[in-house]
Amino acid sequence: MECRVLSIQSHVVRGYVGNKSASFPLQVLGFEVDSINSVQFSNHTGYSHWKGQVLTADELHVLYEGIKLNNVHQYDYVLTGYTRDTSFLEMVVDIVQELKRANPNLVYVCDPVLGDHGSMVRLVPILCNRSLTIKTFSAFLHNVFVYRVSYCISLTDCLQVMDLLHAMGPDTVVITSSDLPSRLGDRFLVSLGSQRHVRPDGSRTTQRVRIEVPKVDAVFVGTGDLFAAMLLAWTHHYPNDLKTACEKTFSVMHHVIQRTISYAHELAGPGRRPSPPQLELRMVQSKADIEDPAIVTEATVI
Ligand code: PLP
Ligand code: PXL
Repeated sequence: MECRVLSIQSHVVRGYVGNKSASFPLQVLGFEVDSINSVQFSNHTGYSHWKGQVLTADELHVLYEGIKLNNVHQYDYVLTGYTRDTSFLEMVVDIVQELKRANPNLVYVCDPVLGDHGSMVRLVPILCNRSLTIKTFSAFLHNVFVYRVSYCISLTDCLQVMDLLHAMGPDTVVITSSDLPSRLGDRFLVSLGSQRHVRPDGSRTTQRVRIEVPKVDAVFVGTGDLFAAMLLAWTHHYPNDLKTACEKTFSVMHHVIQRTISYAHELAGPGRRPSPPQLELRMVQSKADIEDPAIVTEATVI
């Protein structure tokens, strides 16, 4: 059955972040992707120069109105990433709520991008102050939250953070990177996932998984966006099996990152650090890995 995603993210002319990072892999996996470009920039903001336009909350609303007037606002998923300002985010929330009324099974996949160079300026205040927005967030059931933290000191802390997020609404929470020590040594980092299920008798269970991810010594951009898109795709295909969904998602990440880093080193030459353009994700070249990733990271149920 056709599955349609509304993806509200950045567009860049050159490179792969936001919608450029999410659309192709989702389309390759058979999803219909309707994209709204929250910004249109020449390239991501990690380059020396960048230029472009930003979509306002009102302009977002105009685009949504057009879709609605034609009665083609039936979506299975909404996917959002990096969001610069609160009014835009509030409008996104309004749209998600309306779409959710049209399709109660709609899943909102939210990548809150908390670790914005340590400043935590974006979604965190909205989450933590429990302002109006968080009430609306918590109203959504069946959400998927991708969450990046670097301040969870212990496993218990991380599990608590995931429970806190569950309590706000989302049934699936993934912490893509934590500071927990890995059993495999300091060349690995620990990711955690948590998924709530309702049993036929109405009681709840929670599946928790832990994934050890090899560290790569380079700064990638757009990987978080690819991750959220892949988590959407694989939790769609394995709705009750977070372990498999995470193994597929993290394996896609591994293949794309390995292909990207090898090529970047080839371009940069021996002993030289690759530049932002050289580190652009090798997305098109990774098509086969996206479609059917060889599993390289095993998740353990904890
Ligand atoms: N820093 C800035 C300025 C960003 O715009 C983003 C985007 O999400 C990030 C960090 C996180 O990047 P990524 O999603 O590739 O991990
Ligand atoms: O990957 C997130 C992202 C989204 N949008 C723009 C960006 C970035 C990361 O730098 O520059 C415009």
